[in-house]
Amino acid sequence: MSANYERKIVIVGKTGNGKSSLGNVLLRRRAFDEARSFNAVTKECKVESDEGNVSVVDTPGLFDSDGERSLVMQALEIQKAIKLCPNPHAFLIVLNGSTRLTQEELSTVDVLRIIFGEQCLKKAIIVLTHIENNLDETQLDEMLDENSGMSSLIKLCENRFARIDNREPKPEHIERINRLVDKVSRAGKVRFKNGFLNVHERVFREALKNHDSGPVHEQIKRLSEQILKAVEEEKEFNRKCWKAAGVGAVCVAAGIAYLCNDYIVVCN
Ligand SMILES: Nc1nc2c(ncn2[C@@H]2O[C@H](COP(=O)(O)OP(=O)(O)OP(=O)(O)O)[C@@H](O)[C@H]2O)c(=O)[nH]1
Ligand SMILES: [Mg+2]
Repeated sequence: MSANYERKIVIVGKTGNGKSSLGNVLLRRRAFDEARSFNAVTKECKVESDEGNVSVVDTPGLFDSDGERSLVMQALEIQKAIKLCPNPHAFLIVLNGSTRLTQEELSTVDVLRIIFGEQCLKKAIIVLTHIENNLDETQLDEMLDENSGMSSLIKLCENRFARIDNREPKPEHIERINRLVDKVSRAGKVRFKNGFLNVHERVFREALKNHDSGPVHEQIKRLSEQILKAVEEEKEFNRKCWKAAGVGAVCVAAGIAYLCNDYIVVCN
């Protein structure tokens, strides 16, 4: 179903989970390269749109299997999604519903927070790919109940989740994704292109200079700490600026009052 606005969507998730395929399903054409491969197929962010109905940003996979790029390098590339598509309505987190989640995937939401900031969680929707159409809703619910990792990720996204078989997408499954996008878009505008996004980028660049590497969970921990610190410093800096501006404004007001007073005295 088309909406009375252009849905702006960023698709993220682990390499090979079906991000590009999902983008193609939403756009109803093969706009992005999709392929079964041991290595990452999508290497950089790309935006495509469908006559004002939907804009989709496809992103390179997180937790890249060839292991050449550190999490920081991946984060820097994925952050470009916001430059291609400022203020998106939704982030679709793509998980493969037919395999067990890896430890790294369990941290997807944390990684998104690191890349885009806390606000992006309000816009996050889980999309389970590779769920065959013959699996009914009850069976899917049972499957999710048994999978505590998947359930906890869905809970973090306030129970916003959808399913799809990208090879044979059913209209009602696409419709559910669209309805969830409409829901998060109605929940209020979140501006991503803000100063704090620049702070995140600055931290990534510094981390890159320090050759950030090591196991993903260590990188996540280190980056989270650095970002929290940098954001606090930015807030403190902004507070000081406002305070200085306040003092300045009082001085100017006092100066004007003084001059006016003189003028009144002269006139009298
Ligand atoms: N059966 C089935 N296959 C799927 C589904 N989604 C994707 N695939 C297949 O999985 C393979 C990888 O899909 P892509 O869309 O390229 O995955 P990706 O997440 O974009 O991968 P990268 O670009 O490498 O990060 C392709 O062969 C797809 O046809 C699905 O829902 N069901
Ligand atoms: Mg891809």
